Amino acid sequence: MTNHVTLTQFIIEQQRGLPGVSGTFTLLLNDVVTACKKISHLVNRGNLVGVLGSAESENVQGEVQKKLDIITNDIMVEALNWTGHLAGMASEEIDGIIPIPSQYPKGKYLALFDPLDGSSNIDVNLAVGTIFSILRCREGAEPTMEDFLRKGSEQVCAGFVLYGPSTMMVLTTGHGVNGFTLDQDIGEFILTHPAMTIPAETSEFAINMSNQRFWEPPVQRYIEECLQGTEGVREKDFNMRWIASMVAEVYRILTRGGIFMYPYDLRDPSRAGKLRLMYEANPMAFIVEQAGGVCSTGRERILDMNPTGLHQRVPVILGSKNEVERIVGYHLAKG
Ligand code: P6P
Repeated sequence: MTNHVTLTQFIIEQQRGLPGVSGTFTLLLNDVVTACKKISHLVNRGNLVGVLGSAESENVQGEVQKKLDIITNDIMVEALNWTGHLAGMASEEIDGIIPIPSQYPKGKYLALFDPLDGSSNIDVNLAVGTIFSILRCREGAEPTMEDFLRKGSEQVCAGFVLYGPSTMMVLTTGHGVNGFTLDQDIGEFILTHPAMTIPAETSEFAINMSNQRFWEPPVQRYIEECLQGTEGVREKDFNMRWIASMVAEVYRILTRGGIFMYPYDLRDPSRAGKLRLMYEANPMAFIVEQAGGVCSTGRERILDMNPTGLHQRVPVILGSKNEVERIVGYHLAKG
């Protein structure tokens, strides 16, 4: 352990060289880390502590909540609301802005998170994760929705924790992407994947094929060409993955390349896609771009989007640069 860099040490050393950094940000990140360690422990214990199964309630999205959806949301809120680093929070599980209780000081950051992404996997013991995004906020005033609805390009930090065979944290503050493995023996995240980069080429796509009849023509064309393999225009065979956990898909892409798609779905034109912009697409786009990848709706860069709502849904196509740019080209050719 002598030469292992902890997440805390890494953050402090990375922040040390940055102008106008007061250390508050470092403390905020440590609070997020503490919350994710607690979530990791509960996810790992599962039904030993009775946290699996449905909560018999619905979230703001109209989705049936798992017990862990609610528990992990409470862990994130209670780990962050007292710290004095935040002016407010937003969560997939809560309709509006989560205010900082009046008895606590307010800070200069906003935290947005999906406390347990992929929770439909939790009861079948498959990978789930926590996704978070940090924005700066005007100091002093109570944050408004306008303070939250900022472009993804304004994020100061984005990260996720993958609760898989290992608990992994992936983090960017705009200076590349780094991966940390939780050493359960000492309760510290250790830098194990420095400077993660996504290969520009790939032969692996991730999409839920059961929705094929609802895709727009550019996505139909792209997947059809992949399935034609060496006999088709791509002149190579492709592999497919679908884990139903965006965090796990993005982590795989960070380690070996690939393209992940949850595209526009013709079933319900009022819903641009399934994934949420503010606390899924934007943080993942920040991470993917910092690792040399591309993240698009098919027609525009995710990080350039002007948000219209806290739980706004968007189509997401992300991963290996050359592959995402090919499918964006198909969209632009179709207009
Ligand atoms: P489907 C999980 O619910 C999630 O938001 C993403 O993590 C995942 O990629 C996607 O939805 C899975 O959706 O329709 O395949 O269950």
